Amino acid sequence: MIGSTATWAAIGAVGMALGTLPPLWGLGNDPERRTHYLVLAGVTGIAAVAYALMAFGIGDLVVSGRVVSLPRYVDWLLTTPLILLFLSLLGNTGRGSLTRLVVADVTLLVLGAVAVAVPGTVRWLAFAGGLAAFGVLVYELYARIPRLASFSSERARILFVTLRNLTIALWTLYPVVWVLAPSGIGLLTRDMTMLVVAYLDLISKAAFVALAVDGMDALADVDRGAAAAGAVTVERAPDADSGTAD
Ligand code: RET
Repeated sequence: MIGSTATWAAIGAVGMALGTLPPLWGLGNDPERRTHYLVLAGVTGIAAVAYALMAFGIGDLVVSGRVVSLPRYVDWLLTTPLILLFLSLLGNTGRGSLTRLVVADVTLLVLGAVAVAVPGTVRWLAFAGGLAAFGVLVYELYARIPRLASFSSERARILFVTLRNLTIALWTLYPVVWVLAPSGIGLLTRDMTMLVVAYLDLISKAAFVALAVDGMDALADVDRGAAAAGAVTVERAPDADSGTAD
């Protein structure tokens, strides 16, 4: 059992469950940002359930001779839009931008699932389509959202940039793992793939959520400070601070 797919999945389940504690704490502590904390709790909470199912081998399908884990794709389909929703909540970027992000996200995930299920050339065409959708998502996050966004404070902007950069850097590794895994050229075994993906998922979810909760706690402090001083916060222009550009 040591080092098996089930072990890594069980470790993932525990890690995700622990990762749900910070947003639950935030829910009790900062009712003004309830929606933000609920979204974050959903990210790690749903993943904890998906990993628990995977640890018991529930939802494993054999397609074209390969084992595909249904809970993994359902988890990604639900939680990656929540991560994107959180980023757009931070920037107040509105529905249009969120829709573009979620459509690109769902497209790449569906094409990724299709690519696992079909053989031959079509498989790589579906994978290439997934990569193109990922390109749209990165463009939206990197180029468009910073222009559309109206951050509540400079701290909120810095939090957005940090989480956005973490997201793009980590998400880029998923297609690389897909190619190396049994889904692609098969350089990694199924056990190794579960270890690598569980590790990536933990950073892109639990670490993302922990950083987000920490950042929002700082935002709440700023609000409390402003309220205590009875002052209207005067926001600095984003480009007034040269050290924090993206
Ligand atoms: C696939 C294959 C098709 C092309 C691309 C992919 C990217 C997947 C990504 C997944 C991110 C998952 C996350 C999960 C968190 O727990 C589907 C592998 C581009 C970006 C962040």
